[in-house]
Amino acid sequence: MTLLEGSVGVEDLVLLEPLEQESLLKNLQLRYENREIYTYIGNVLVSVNPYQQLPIYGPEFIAKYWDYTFYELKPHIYALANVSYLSLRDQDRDQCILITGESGAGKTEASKLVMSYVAAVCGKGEQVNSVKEQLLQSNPVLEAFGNAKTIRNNNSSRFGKYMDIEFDFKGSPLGGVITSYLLEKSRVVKQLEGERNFHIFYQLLAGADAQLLKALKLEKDTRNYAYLNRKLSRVDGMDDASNFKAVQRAMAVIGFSEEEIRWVLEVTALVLKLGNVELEDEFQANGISASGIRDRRGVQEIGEMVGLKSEELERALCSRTVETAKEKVVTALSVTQAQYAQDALAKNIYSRLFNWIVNRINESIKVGTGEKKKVMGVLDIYGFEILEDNSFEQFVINYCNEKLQQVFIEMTLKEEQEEYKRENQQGILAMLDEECLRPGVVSDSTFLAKLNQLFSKHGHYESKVTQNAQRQYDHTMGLGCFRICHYAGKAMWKAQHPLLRSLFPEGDPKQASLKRPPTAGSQFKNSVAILMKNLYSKNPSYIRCIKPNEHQQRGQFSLELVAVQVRYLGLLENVRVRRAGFAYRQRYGPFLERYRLLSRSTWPHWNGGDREGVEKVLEELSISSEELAFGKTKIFIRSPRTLFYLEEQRRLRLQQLATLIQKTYRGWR
Ligand code: AOV
Ligand code: MG
Repeated sequence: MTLLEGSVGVEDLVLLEPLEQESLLKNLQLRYENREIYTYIGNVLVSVNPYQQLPIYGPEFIAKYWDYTFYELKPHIYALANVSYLSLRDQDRDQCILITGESGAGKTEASKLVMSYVAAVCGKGEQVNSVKEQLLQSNPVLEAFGNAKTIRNNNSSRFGKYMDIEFDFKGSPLGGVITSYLLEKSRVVKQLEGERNFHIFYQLLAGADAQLLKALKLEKDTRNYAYLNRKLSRVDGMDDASNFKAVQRAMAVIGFSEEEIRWVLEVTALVLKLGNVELEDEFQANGISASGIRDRRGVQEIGEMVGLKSEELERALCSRTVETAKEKVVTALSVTQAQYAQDALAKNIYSRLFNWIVNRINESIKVGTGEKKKVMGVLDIYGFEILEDNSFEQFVINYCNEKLQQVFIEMTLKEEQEEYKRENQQGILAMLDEECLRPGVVSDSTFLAKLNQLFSKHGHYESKVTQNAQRQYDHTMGLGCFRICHYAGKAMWKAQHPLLRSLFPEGDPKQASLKRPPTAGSQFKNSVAILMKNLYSKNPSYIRCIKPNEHQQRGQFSLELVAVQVRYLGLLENVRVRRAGFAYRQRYGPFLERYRLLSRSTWPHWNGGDREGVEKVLEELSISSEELAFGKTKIFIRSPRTLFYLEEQRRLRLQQLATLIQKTYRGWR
């Protein structure tokens, strides 16, 4: 790739003409078909999952994006990572990278690309390198225990993850903190058709050698385990055995001791073995049904493995003990109850194991409290999904996505405001479009009021004002209505899980205001609230991931599917907001660099200041002053047409220069 290479469609949707849903889609499609998966909306990056390895990553490309500024090269996730990192390092601003999109859209891959870019450019030295390695190696470990094959994504994240990477004042990494959000633990005991349990179970069985299997009292065949999907053990293109080795190595790099790795594998094995314990009706006295264990060998093995008397385990599975101040009552459980207890125990063990692993990683990568730190947070959550039968866990996942969408909308609007304010001293506000902002009385609230007025009827626009508006859940709308409809709509009622009701008690008409202890749901809600607060305090960068087809296939771009996502991600509105003021803004330096070849005053040499150079270029091209505003650090251009014109002139000029070079070169020969 060179600077001279032409672009396909428009690289920034702000420049789209005419701006409509259809042209936006066509532009994404055209670019996708030409393997251009990245497109900007100003500083927001839209990424369409290529489902193939494109030759646009790795050290060579990292070096390129490190050397150039945002608009000088093709849109790329590295460019976004670069801007964020430089803002952290040079302007001392804490950053967050918010990655959104539905299941399979490419969020996790994007988060890893961001991390690998930042790791490649930030600081050098042995100490620093080992920190980087630890940070990067946390990914395969967490994916092994927290990801699974689903219908939508062969490597679907079944937990939410927020990772703060911490840097010193020079911008060298010090360490980090990972926060995980509610693992989908129901998967431990049951999977939908076409889905698997968490990767680690298959990795362990496929990758462990005979000795380890024996020690863990496991058999290689996945079909022997009740908790594993018997019809599906392998995933195309996924090598469980070699991934198992990689996970073990990664744990060692992070700092898990051999013993700790062993513990983790033992507990993983324990969960599998627990699932195989068969329960049966033991006796039926006084009409009370009780349960017992059919085959004691499994229980004994488990007991041996974890140093627990098998009777203890049996009691834990088959009875319930209630203790009061005065007495202790042991009740026998029916088979159904005991099976429930068994599954609950397995889920509990696994999710605790997962949390333990997260904490253990944090212990290794945490930074001393004394140091002054700058932070870059990377948020990669489980993507929005609607299943036939939505459970509590889908609700949680979608709730999280909904909150994030809210952050996105509020923050893009705020950002737009602040940019104008920052540059305001040069009179930009006075020149802003009357329609959008009125000079003198501009505030967040007037801006919002205007936007509310403009967009309130739009199904996907949301602000504090429109949030309260009633919305009906229309099932035929499918994905399009997820943001609010899940909150109050009928989809919520499809879920059977009792926790769902306690998460939003107002949803249940019968449950007035019962006081209850914090539920998993409300705890989750709290942790999301804390996360949101944390995000609001940072300088955000957005990656909006789009899934091009339902089949995880390369080269297929389904207009309908993308249209739905473009709609609920609010991309069109995003472009409109951006355009409502000045469509395009750029710092003087890079702008001059890009266009100085258009003016005799600035090409081939220019010794003056950046701003003066920009003035010269625009003057020479006779661009109307109506179209321009000179900010403190940036040039603003009102209509995309003007920018098209500049781009077109630049293209012609480059052609001219290229011909000239060719001629000269021939002359030399
Ligand atoms: P997700 O994180 O958004 O889904 P992933 O990041 O796991 O989606 O992406 C799904 C799959 O798409 C990956 O396993 C890759 O095969 C492919 N993919 C994504 N991005 C790229 C890329 N830039 N280049 C090549 N292949 C890519 V979920 O976690 O299910 O919401 O919950
Ligand atoms: Mg993911």
